[in-house]
Amino acid sequence: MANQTANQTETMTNVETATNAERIALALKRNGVKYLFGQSNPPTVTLACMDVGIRQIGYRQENAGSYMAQAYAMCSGTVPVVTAQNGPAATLLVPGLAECLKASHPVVALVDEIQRNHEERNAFQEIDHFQLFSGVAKWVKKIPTEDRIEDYVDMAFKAAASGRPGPAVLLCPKDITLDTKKYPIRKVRKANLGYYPLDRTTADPEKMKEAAKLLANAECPIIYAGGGVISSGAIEELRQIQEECAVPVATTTMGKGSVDEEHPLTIGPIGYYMGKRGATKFLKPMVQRADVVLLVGNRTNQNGTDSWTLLPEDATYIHIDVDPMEIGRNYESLRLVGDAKLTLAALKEALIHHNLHHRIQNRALIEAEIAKARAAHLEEADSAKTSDQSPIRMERFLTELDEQLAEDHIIVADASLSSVWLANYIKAKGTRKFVFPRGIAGLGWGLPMAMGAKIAKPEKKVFCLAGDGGFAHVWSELETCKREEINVVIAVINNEILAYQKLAEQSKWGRSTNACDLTAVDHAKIAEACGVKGIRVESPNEIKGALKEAFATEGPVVIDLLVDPNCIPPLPPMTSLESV
Ligand SMILES: Cc1ncc(C[n+]2csc(CCOP(=O)(O)OP(=O)(O)O)c2C)c(N)n1
Ligand SMILES: [Mg+2]
Repeated sequence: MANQTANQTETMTNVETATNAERIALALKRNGVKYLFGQSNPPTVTLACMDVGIRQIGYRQENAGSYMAQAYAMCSGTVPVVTAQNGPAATLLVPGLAECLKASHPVVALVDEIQRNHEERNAFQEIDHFQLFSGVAKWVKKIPTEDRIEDYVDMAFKAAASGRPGPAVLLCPKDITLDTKKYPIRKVRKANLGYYPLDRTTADPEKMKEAAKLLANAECPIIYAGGGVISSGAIEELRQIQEECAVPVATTTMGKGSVDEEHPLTIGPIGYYMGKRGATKFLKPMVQRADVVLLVGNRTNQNGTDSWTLLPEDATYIHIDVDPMEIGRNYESLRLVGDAKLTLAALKEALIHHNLHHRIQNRALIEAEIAKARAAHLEEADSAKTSDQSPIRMERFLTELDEQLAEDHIIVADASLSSVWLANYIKAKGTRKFVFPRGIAGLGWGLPMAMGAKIAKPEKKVFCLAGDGGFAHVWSELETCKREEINVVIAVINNEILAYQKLAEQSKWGRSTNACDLTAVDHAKIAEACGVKGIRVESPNEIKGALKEAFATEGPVVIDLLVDPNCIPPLPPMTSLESV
């Protein structure tokens, strides 16, 4: 990436005294921070960060900066820092923090605050940041006095990374950050608290034994893994239970990637998109006849449960979660409160000491049912996958994409249909990593999340799919990609409509509002205007070459994909509306 030297030359090492801004920067550095997602504010802190070797990624808009930070957390396992000025800039962090709160990803937001003796006087850009962030952050505090700077920075990291990870906001009064006096550096704090999960705990061993017994003796148990498995780094532990104890595994969208979707015991992503041509549609009976369901890091939300209709009512539930409040929220469960990695490892130990006769005996039957369902899906989706029609069908694009994605690609989706397409049609195999904004499913997360992922893992290729509506929220960040040399490939579903919105309206009211139909936009030209390569794909026979060129390009690329507006992914309530 560019500006490495200009931005990252370390000029402050082993100092005994420092200004308050420098002390903040040094505390960030001690907590493992390598990047700030920012736009210069608070300025003294940002400048001090440059002096200690922390590089600023200058976003064009605060929303996008916070989305970059979230994906950076997801791909690095560390706690990112996003910064913003007080007032209007701070308000623009709200959506990003809300997504992190609901998706349980850590982020520390450093926000400028008016000077302390100007409070409650209608100072310039004064707003109540505590009220502003109260619904979207785990923790909101203001540095009260300069002698507590290190304590408060550490508290922010602790709040973000411990327990159920989430956003922490640290307000930095201007009179503290602008103070030019040098203060002695408190050496008492030495720890790096900037990774997650910060503290790992396991569930009660007695309850674990009970859970193992239930799973060993069940007729047809399933595991339903959520994003918590990935956040906890519990992929290996989950895969061991799947393989060694022969339990089939389904995932939420956020849990995609926790198991290999080519493993014979993987059900795949389930939930609200098991409609026509849905990858796991034919496995609905397996899910619905489960007598024991093990939920792991899964918040049993509306989409993941098809409005709480998908999972069987009379099954026995076991729930592993780091947040005790998630357990039993929608399905009364045997409570295993703990980190997914440690708890799954302990559960496997308890399980292999049981007689797993039942599991092993049933394995071949389960595998056969899964294999048959996969074959039926392939057959159902087949004609669309090879479709020659223009404008393009997404199934054709995704089939060609799957062939060209690397085994270790990072795959990012914007909200709306992009998430549904990728969850269904791109297989989690090898070490592919998926990044979805499913906390609150907001439009516009795709491109910035791809950027955050690339910054966290510069050695990996990053591909993003976004709708034309969602992409329009964040076009401006193409300039950031160019300036900071963030080389991601983004394909835009150019269907000239807000498809999901329009379909929902048509389905409920038989008509839709004027906001749903867009005028034609040439996204390749937008890219070119920012100095980014743009490739326009109008017919299916151009797809292969475009992807090849994009993945071989040393630089960011936008693929503008002219897609049939009637092409809809597998959503049950929409299936009757395919002619819309
Ligand atoms: C920030 C935000 N605004 C509005 C919505 C509501 N919404 C959900 S899907 C959708 C349409 C998305 O259109 P586009 O990005 O073009 O994707 P498409 O459905 O056409 O593939 C809208 C407006 C949302 N989820 N997030
Ligand atoms: Mg669209």
